[in-house]
Amino acid sequence: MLIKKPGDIKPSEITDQQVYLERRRFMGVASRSLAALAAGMTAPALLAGSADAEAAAKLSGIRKSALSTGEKPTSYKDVTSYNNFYEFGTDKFSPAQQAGSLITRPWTVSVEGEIKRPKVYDIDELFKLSPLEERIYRLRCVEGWSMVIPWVGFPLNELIKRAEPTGNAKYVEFTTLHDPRQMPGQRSGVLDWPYVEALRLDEAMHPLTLMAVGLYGEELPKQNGAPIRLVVPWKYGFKSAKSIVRIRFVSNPPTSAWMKAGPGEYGFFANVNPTVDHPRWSQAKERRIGEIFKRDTLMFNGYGDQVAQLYSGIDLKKYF
Ligand SMILES: Nc1nc2c(c(=O)[nH]1)N[C@H]1C(S)=C(S)[C@@H](COP(=O)(O)O)O[C@H]1N2
Ligand SMILES: [Mo]
Repeated sequence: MLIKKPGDIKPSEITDQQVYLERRRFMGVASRSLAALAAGMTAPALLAGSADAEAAAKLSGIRKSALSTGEKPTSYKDVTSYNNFYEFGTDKFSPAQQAGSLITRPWTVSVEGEIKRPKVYDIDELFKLSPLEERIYRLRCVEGWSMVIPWVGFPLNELIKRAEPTGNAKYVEFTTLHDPRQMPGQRSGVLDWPYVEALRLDEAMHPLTLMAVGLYGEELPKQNGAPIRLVVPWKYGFKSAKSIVRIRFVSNPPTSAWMKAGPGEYGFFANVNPTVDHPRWSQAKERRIGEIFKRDTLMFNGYGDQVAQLYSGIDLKKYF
């Protein structure tokens, strides 16, 4: 191997911290690329950049949030290599391998519809919209596994307040980038692209609802939905749309990509609910990634004290 390991570099070779950091970053990229080559990845794929071939940018000035769970976060490796992101394949490991082809700069998010202040935000503007917070949340996938993830982001309601919804705004719809050249999964018909998800306006305004731009103190890895994704911790993971390009305020309930794919299986609310089974499997238990034994799934994923009042008087068996 032609590249020196950190231990091989004499202190005299290091001019200053900056050079050292750049060299370390380069070595990280180079050695990961070599490993990828060894693993049989083709040169064009490498040039496109494998998902982990770029050192993630550290985010600064992050406040700790009182809304975090005290549970132990799932390992960085599992959070970033066991993903659902059908735009990059349907198995859990392909997003980490394939999402490198996603170009996240420049990036804009159009905020539009039933609002007084429609605006196309540049992503870097969104990073500065409101102080970034670390929010450690449980995430429960409809498939029966769960994680604890230290997100970095800002409350969606900060963006909504600036948009000034009109009286007609009842729902908020989130749309993922649609570009089959960058997203190979979109060349298949596994979902009706683009990926669309939606919340009721009061759910979107809830203080727990987060726009995430990072995790583990760094910008979001592409496989986790860079550069910006939604996180709604009391709902099944699929409500948390990734790589968002449009946020639209509407008066009628939107039909999400999953509702189209399986109307009898995926409803609009998708609240985590151990008492309402998926038609093909029970939702009573879950496996926390990294653990062996299953644990009970909690109503509203354990966030019931904060969110149950949003659904008072609603039959959650009917409106699942
Ligand atoms: N655009 C898009 N967003 C998506 C998905 C997807 O396939 N495409 N999968 C969802 C599902 S099913 C889950 S469980 C979460 C997983 O988020 P994570 O991979 O960051 O843990 O992303 C959600 N957001
Ligand atoms: Mo999921």
